[in-house]
Amino acid sequence: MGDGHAGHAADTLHDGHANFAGGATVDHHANGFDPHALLRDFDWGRTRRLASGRVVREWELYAVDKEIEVAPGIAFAAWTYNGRIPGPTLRCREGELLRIRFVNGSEHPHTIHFHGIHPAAMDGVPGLGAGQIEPGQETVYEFDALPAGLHLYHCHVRPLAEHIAKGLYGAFIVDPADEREEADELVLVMNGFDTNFDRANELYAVNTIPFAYMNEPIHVRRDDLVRVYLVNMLEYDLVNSFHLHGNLFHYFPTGTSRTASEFTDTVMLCQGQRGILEWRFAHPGRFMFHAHQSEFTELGWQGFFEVSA
Ligand SMILES: [Cu+2]
Repeated sequence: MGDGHAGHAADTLHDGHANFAGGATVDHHANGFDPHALLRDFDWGRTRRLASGRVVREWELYAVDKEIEVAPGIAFAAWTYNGRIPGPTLRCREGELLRIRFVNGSEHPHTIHFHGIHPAAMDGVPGLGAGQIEPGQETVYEFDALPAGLHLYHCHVRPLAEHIAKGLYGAFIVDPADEREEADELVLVMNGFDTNFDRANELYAVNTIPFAYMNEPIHVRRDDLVRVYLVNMLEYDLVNSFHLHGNLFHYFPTGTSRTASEFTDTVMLCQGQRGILEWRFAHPGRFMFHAHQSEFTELGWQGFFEVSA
């Protein structure tokens, strides 16, 4: 849990909406990524077809140490995949052959550990296969895109909590062979930052920047199917949650079944848990979404959907 000393980071503006004191925002351009662009940024990599007709899909990921402004005036010495947190949202189709070239440009050893079904040597943990990748070294992870669903990837070098909390994680989507219904799709990776290295978070967010979707709501349209790929990567706190205002959503844990497990407005996730949420807004206007742990909400994990008629 946050230690309570970071409360000064958040304030309440005259309109009653929580934000940083004075409504200041971070410099997304200097960070090199914008939480609004990350929302709908699906990285399909490059593909080619083998003689057998099978599709090979390839990406290049690199680890790089980078200072990121996680709150106005607060620089965080992050470790990233491809210079952003979360790393690229890797997206593919069930049954394809995936190849991920990983180049370690960081000052520290790292790996990429994927969730999903793959050989032990491709698991991205120290002591198996290529093991941990030292600074300046590289490797290729290769496995089948299985099973269809929403997964994730992250570094698996010890101390694990630090390697994850520093920013080395991302979403990994395997589309089912029989595609999902057309929808307005969004990626929300729940995370936080331990800015004073006390193994507790001072800031909470979805897609890294606290209050980003309060300052500028996520625009969606009434009656459109909204599909959220929700991943919890929060370190140091046992659980995280997602709560939607003015609506309920169908929840598909890990996205592996096409039958929703629940019709609800709140789900709780441990680190590494993820799920797909689907709903349609029946009414135009602004609807909040946030963690239902009030402490997380006040320290940044809240946003708005702006529903147009
Ligand atoms: Cu690492």
